[in-house]
This record gives sequence, structure tokens and C-alpha cells, in this order.
Amino acid sequence: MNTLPKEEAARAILARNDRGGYTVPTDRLYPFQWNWDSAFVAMGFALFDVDRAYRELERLIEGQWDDGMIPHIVFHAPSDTYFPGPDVWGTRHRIPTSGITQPPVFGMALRHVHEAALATGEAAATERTRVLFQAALRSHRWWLTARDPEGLGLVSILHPWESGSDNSPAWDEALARVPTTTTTTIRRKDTGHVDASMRPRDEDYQRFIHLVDTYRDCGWDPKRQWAAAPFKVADVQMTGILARATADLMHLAETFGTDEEKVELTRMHGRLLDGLSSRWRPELSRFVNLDLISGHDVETPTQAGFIPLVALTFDDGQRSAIVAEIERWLDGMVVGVPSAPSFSPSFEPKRYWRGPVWAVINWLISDGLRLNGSADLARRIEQSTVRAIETSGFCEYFDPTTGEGLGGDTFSWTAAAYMALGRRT
Ligand code: 9WN
Repeated sequence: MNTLPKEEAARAILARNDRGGYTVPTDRLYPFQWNWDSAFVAMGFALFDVDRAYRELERLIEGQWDDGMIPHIVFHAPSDTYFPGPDVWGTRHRIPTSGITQPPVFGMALRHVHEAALATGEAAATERTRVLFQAALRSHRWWLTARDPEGLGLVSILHPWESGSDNSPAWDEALARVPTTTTTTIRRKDTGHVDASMRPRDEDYQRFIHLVDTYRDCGWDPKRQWAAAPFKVADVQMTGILARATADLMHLAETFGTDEEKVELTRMHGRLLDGLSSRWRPELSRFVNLDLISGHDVETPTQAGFIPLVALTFDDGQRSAIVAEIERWLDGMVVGVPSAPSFSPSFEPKRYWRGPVWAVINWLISDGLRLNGSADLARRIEQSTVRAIETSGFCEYFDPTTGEGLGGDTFSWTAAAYMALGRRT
């Protein structure tokens, strides 16, 4: 295998962001362990250090709650360079964590790391996978009970931070209903690290913190939160990732699961695929979220509409429609796939999840395209991502109209994505 031009630099970023078996997304701006960042990072480590890849997942699981939820942040060590810290969340786990979750890429990463371990003959792999498989299964059970209590086959987010796409235009209408009042004093640190024009607005933060205050007042109890939530959106990106991760756990269950667990996972998977399929909108050539408070579809175009590719097998008609739609979003862009298309009135090419390109989103979309037999488009996306990183650095995100690197630099998951996607081109 050819070494990538920036392979050493990518590995150096992972080493530099290592805080003792877990990786911070980037220094200072995000000084703790983040859930889906670590899952992508583990897949990156699996390419050259399987032991360290397991360690990343094991350290994340130190933060798993007794009810199965894997929090979005694990505060392993104190830092005052991020807001909101553990005091604002006020959770009661044995180590401090946030009280919400993030996309469950964990199950996908576990299968990936396990297969890398088998290929390299890592001695302790079986036992390590067995323990993590049980942790993943508990988290999937949490998802279906806590976040799909009505049995829609779709899981909901109660906070935009859970989606990982914090200020996406997909949340605008639902978030506008959330009051801007907070009992917590807001002390943003992010705009001290990154230009404010590339970050969510103050009003977004007021609503984000209003939601944290609300759920903290519910004692972080899932049933009370579900009843009190002023923001509740069934998210196709989250459900797509959960469905795919469930398929990966089904695969691992062949070795590590009991008969009952295999049946349970197969049922979960069927339920999620049914729910996801119901969100396809042929007239839009993508999937749409459901706002559970208004009862309406969220038709605003964002990258989330393509993520179910990772879980579903499309018929030829759907596949050519979604490929044509992604190509339309790439049209005129230096690098794609944008988190919102340039033809959308919400498009802001430099503001975080309102237009910029994220390497890990491209990782998911290209995986899904390959699964669905569209390797040419997958390759085009992978190559442009790798090129943007080689030109602009391991940035948090990229302006699709220029390829300029934005947000934080020396980003862990961008380094992992570079290695994973670069090997495919
Ligand atoms: C809130 C760490 C995280 C990513 C998210 C990204 C951003 C945090 C923030 O950074 O969110 O979780 O403070 O902006 O939106 O996807 O996991 O990289």
C-alpha cells in the first residue's frame, strides 16, 4: 500500500491529541472525549494500531450510564477552555459526563476495530470485543426505549448537540420554539478560539442552554425528559447510523451474542429499517426528518437526508435519484458534500453546519454510496476530501466554495478520515 503524502502528519495529530488512551477532538476548543469523534478516531487508529483503537472505545465506555446511554462528552480531566463544563450538566455518573448523547457510530467502529484485530492477529481481541459488544447492545436498547418510546422505528434527538450537526438549518423551525431564557449563565469559550462568524450564534447558544437547564431539572430521567422536551425531532441521520450500527452488531453477534440477543438485534434492525424507509421522499430525492412537536416533515435540505445510504439497500430508481441529487449539490463546489446546498436560502459556506463540508460526513456518505453500488460518486467525494485536507490542513470543516479550511485545526477525526478515505482513492 502506498503511504499517503500526509500520513505522518495525520498520525502526529492523533498522537498530539492523545490524553491517555482517549483522543480530544482538538486542543483547547474541545478538551474532553467526544462520543462520535472517538468512534471515527478508533477506526483511524485501527489502520495502524489496533490496541490503541480498542483503548479509544474502552475509555469512552467508562462514561456509559447505568441505563445504557453513552454520553456525548466524557470529562475525564478538568479543563476551563470549554463551555458548558461538568458543573452546568450536573449529572451524577461516577465520572463527570454530559447528559445527552451523540450519533451511535460506536457499533460501526467496534466491528471495524474487531475485523482489523482479526487481520493483525491481536491476541486479546476476542475478549475486548466481547465486553464492548455488550456495552454497544445496552446503548442500542437505550436508544429504542428512551428515544423511540412510541415505536415509530425512528429515534429522536432532544437537543441539537445530540445530532452532532449543532446549528444545522434542519433545526431552525423546531429550535425557534425553544425559549432563549436560561438559569445558567452563558460563558462561551468557543468564540475565543474560533472566529464567531464560523460558529453558532449567541441566540442558538441561549436555546442550547435552555434545553440543558430543562433536562437537568428533569434529573436526566429519560421519561421525564421525553415529556418535558420543547425540542423533539426524529432524525434520519441518527436513525440511519443506528440502523447501520445495529447491522454491524448483528454481524458481531454471530460470534459474541446469545440466541436471544441475535433475535433482539434482528427485531431492532427491522424496526429501524421500516421507520427509515418511511422517511424517503421521492419528490426530493432524499430522506426527511419528522418534527414530533409540530407533526410536520422537515424538508430543509441538509446532508442528513443522504445518511440513510449507510443502512438501506436502494432499488435502482432510488439509487439513481439520490446519486443525481448529490451530484446537484456538488455542482460548482470545490469540495463537497456541503452540509447545506448552495441553492438553499440557509446556505452559509463558512458557518459550521450551515454549508461547510465535514470529512466524517463524507466518510459516511461515501461508505453508503459504495454499499449501494455507486463507487464512482463515492470516489469523487473521497478524492475531493483528501485533496482539501492536503491543501488546507486537518481542519474541522471546509468552505465548499473555496476549499478553505475552517474552525479548529489539527482535528482528530479529520486526520482519521484522511487516512481512511485516502487509502481508497
Ligand atoms: C458540541 C467535537 C464536537 C463534534 C460535533 C460538533 C461540535 C460541540 C460544540 O464539536 O459540537 O458537542 O461545542 O460545538 O458539532 O459534531 O462532535 O468535535
